[in-house]
Parts: sequence; C-alpha cells; structure tokens
Amino acid sequence: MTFLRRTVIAAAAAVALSASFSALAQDIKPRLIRFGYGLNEQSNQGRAAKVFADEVAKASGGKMKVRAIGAAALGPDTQMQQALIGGAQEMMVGSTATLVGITKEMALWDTPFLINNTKEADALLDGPIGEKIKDKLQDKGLVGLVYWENGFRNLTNSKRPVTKVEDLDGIKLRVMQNNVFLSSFKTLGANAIPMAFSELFGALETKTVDGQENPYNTILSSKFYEVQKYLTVTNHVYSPWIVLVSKKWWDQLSKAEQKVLMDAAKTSRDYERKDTREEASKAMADLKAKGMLVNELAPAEADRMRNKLTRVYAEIGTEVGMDLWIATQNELLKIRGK
Ligand code: TF8
Repeated sequence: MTFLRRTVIAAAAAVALSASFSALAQDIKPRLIRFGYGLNEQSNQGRAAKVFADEVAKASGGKMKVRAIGAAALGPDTQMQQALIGGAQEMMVGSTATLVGITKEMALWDTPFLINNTKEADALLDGPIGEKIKDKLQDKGLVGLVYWENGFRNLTNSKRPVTKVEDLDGIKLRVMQNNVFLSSFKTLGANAIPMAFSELFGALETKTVDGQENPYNTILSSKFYEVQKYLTVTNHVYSPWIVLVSKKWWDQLSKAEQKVLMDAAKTSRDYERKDTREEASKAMADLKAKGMLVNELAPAEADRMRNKLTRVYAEIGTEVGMDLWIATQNELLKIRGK
C-alpha cells in the first residue's frame, strides 16, 4: 500500500470514528445526578450505588456524574420520592413499601410469604408482573428502572426470643410507613408503630420501640445488633428495593443518556443481588458473633402466622386489584413449575 493510500484510509477511518463519537457526544451532555439512598455507604445499598455511579461515568465518558448520597442525607424515602416527582432530585433507590401511597399496586410486594426464594423473586420481579407494577409509576411522575434486592425480612427485638406468634404480644415494633405492614403486625399482636428508617436506630436505642424487622444485611450494616438482643429468622416477606428516576428530569434526557442510565442500572442490579446474597449467607454467623441470640421460627409457627393473616391477604387483593392478584398467583405457579 502506498503512503498516500494508507493516509487516506486512516483519515477516512478517523472521520468515521469522530463522527460517531460526536453523535454520541452531542447526545450525552454533562449531567449531575443526585442519587439518594437510606442506608450507609458500607451497606449493600451503598456498595451497589457506587457500582451504578462508576458504570454511568464509564459509559458516558465521564460526562454524566452520579453523586451517590447515603444515610438518608437527602431525607427518608418518602421525602426523596416527592423531590423526584417535583424534579428537585434526579434519582434514588429505596423500598417499594414506602411507595404504596403513590402507587397502590406496589403493595403486592408486601404480601407476607408470597415469595419463597431468590429464584422466584428474580423471575417475578424481572418478569411481566414486576414490569407492569413498575410502569404504573409513570403516571405519578416517577420512572422505575430496576429492582434491587433488599431481601427476606427477619425480626429482632430487645425483649425476648420470639418462638411463636403470641410472643409478639405487646412488643412495640417499628414497621415501615406502609398499611400492609402495619396491618400485618397488628394482626399478629404486636404494637406496630410506623416510622421512617432514618429514625430507627435512635428509637431502638432509647427503647421508644422494642423491635424492628429487616433483612440480615441491614441488621448488620446498620449495627442493630448493638441495640437488639434477639433475632428470629422468620423470612416473613421478601422486600425489593427499586431504582427510581424523576420523570420530569428523565423526559429531558436524550435516548443515549437514558440508555446509559438503564444499562448501568441493570449492571448494578446484577452486582447488588449477588453481593447481597453473599453477605446474607454469612450474616447469621456474623450476628451471632456480635452477641445476638438467634432462633429459627418453626415451620408450624410460620403456618400459624400465615393463617392469622388471611384477612390481610384479602386486603392486599382489594388494594392491588383482583386481576393483578390472580395474575401473580398464576405467574408464581408458572415459575415454580419450571
Ligand atoms: C426499612 C427498609 C429500608 C429501606 C432503605 C432505607 O426498613 O427495609 O431498608 O427503606 O432504602 O425501612
């Protein structure tokens, strides 16, 4: 090849390359994204927020900057949701349970003993049912990108080991700000008190409440073992987290920018679920080593709880709509048959 010919080819290639770069460059503008979350930086939530931030930076050539802000420094979940709806904050990750006041179908995820294992969780959340519920947020000013795993919730308290439902009698139990949780734990005999997560450690420390329920990971990362003696493995509900975007802001983004966020959200989801599961599998031993007394709820006792909750199941069905309720049961049968 002649020198001239080589130069021409190289120049043509450079032009083509810079054309595609500048197309991308035009479509991706410098953006600052405030991404709020409730747990601390050392938690599974904090680690995955960092992965999300890194992915967005990488895919946008550093133009889109995610500032991950943990420990509810931008406010508890419900406050951040309102900031997103109003367009004052771009993104957050938090509990689906605190969204029920905005999108009632989210109450489906609060159904006690709905999901038995993580395989069912992933299939249901990433499948048509999960998508459908996520899409309902759009009318309310929010865009749901992906579900992360909060996890199977377990009970802790500072009063006594809970081995049967009667042991919950009179225990002041913090629950999330959500009617299904309130109603479930009242029905089980606890004195259920709704409270934002950001208030919880202080409330446990001062004995304003005796107990709470959260996955192992959170009991560990939020150091609840310092103020809670008893842990009962109940696995009473599988809680998702959901990554949310302000719709007001999302609608101003180019397709390329939206794709950067969606792709990064999916990468963060896959990382987060794996990380959370690894941590959860070791957490019981860690919590015992920190001095917690752990007991597992006997299957017969779990059945007794479930029976007591019949009325709550009916309430959830009404809340989310019978069509969705039945479609979910059918989807679960399908998942379990696989
Ligand atoms: C709870 C939730 C919390 C989440 C978190 C702050 O008990 O399980 O982990 O809301 O995003 O409030």
